[in-house]
Amino acid sequence: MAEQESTPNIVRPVLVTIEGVQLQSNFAANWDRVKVFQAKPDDLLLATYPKAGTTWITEIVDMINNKGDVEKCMRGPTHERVPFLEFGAPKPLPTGIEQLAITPSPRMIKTHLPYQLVPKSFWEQNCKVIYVARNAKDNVVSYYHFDWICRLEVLPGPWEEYLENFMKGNISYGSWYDHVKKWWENKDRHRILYMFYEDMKKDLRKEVLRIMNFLEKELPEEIIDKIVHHTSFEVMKENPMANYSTVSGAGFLDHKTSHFMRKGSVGDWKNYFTVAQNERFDADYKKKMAGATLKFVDEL
Ligand code: PPS
Repeated sequence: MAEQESTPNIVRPVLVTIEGVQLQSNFAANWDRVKVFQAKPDDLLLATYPKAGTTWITEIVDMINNKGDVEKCMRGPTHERVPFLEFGAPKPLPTGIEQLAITPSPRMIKTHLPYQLVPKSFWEQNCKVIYVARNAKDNVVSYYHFDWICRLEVLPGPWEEYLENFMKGNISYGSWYDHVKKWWENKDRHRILYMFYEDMKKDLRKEVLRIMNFLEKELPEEIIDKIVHHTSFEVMKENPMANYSTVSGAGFLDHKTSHFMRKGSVGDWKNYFTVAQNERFDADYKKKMAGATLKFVDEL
């Protein structure tokens, strides 16, 4: 892929280390305010490593909260319905913190922060958190494509280089391995529902019921069916309030080479990893995940 020059005035950020984790510079610039963010007890934090299913979980939760009312869920694009806690960008875009200040409660809040960087107030306020994890191989493929099309992300470079950087944790939000493990190890210390993208792909209805249970919500069967339908990849891909097409016009997301809603599948990594890359990745994965009780599937 080649860098598109349609919006030359947007300068790509670089990586900066914040408390031992690599973050892209526009987000790092916000760090002092993010760290002291004051959560409210009814805030619901939706946490993921980037590209693990944030938009999907947002749509599901919003549909549950709105009892399956599609029109209400189309009141605004995803990024308005769920402020992104650590978001920062060149002016005039508001930061996540600025957006949160004017968002009425109860709020859904998006974050990609690793467990140890989550503002303390979320734990002090005993907030509920839904964490979604996705297998490393599909996650890195999705992240690579997104970093090419999103001009607010660090320039990804060639695939083979990107894959090495992912394995080293040398990309924004750092190590995938540490991210999924730390959230997993701490899930029982707080009100955290730990979910897997692959489980959602396998049996979405079952996972919607898990989320409803966690949120202490009950809905009639036909509304649950409606939620499952509305949050399928095929329907969300065509939904302008969920597919990020509204930000394309501003030049931040270049949908010419790929899409935010790209493939939405499990196992797409097979189209990108060479045999040699796969072997090297597996050997490294074994070392990094040694001793972890956390298990992923990368095909269904
Ligand atoms: S972001 O930018 O970090 O908030 O991105 P995020 O939403 O976490 O992840 C984007 C990937 O999730 C896929 N997606 C879905 N998959 C299946 N079903 C549904 N409904 C769905 N909605 C979003 C999206 O297509 C991205 O994955 P890839 O593999 O790139 O297609």
